[in-house]
Amino acid sequence: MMLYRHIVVGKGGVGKSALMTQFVQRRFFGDGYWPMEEDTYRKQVEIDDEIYLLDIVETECQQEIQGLDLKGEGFLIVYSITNRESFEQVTREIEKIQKMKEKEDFPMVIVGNKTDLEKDRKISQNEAMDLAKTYNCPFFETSAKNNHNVQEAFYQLVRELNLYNSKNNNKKNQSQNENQKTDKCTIF
Ligand SMILES: Nc1nc2c(ncn2[C@@H]2O[C@H](COP(=O)(O)OP(=O)(O)O)[C@@H](O)[C@H]2O)c(=O)[nH]1
Ligand SMILES: [Mg+2]
Repeated sequence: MMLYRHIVVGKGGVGKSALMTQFVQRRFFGDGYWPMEEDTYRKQVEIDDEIYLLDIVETECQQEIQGLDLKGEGFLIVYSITNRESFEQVTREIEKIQKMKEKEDFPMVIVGNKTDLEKDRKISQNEAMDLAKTYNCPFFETSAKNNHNVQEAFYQLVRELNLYNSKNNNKKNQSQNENQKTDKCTIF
């Protein structure tokens, strides 16, 4: 069984907790009715015939992310389609993670939440898709309230992690082979 960690980031109020509780517990709490809020969940899922154990954590700031063990992790970067500031924060979140990991490329999915509030929409789908394209990253619009596309977004992040790991393993194998070819003088 594979253990993956999903880190949910984004501006306060975009629906990170709501997406997590909808995904893990199939529940949605509206305004002013939040029980004791968890910020870590664990869920076992079957995706494409494989079983995964997912650790799902929420964080709003970089310090918290840095404190965690960062192996085998993907990021769900969430904004609200009703809030431009939260959309602008997506780029900053990505840049923070790139800097922290000292890598351009890491497994992530961009999520525009609150599609049930269509009348308050500030960010078009096209604008978000353009952003996702620049990072070569999947993009979903979701509603934690209506349970629209929530599972799809979390599942896609598992697939991105698989893809990323297999790419990196190939690279590792390649460089090992090259070392074997060139390391003629090493005697063990
Ligand atoms: N209409 C609507 N409200 C949502 C949705 N997701 C979250 N909310 C509400 O937005 C507020 C903030 O959600 P929360 O999950 O606490 O955001 P967080 O700060 O990112 O964890 C709460 O009042 C939620 O009920 C959604 O998909 N649709
Ligand atoms: Mg929260």
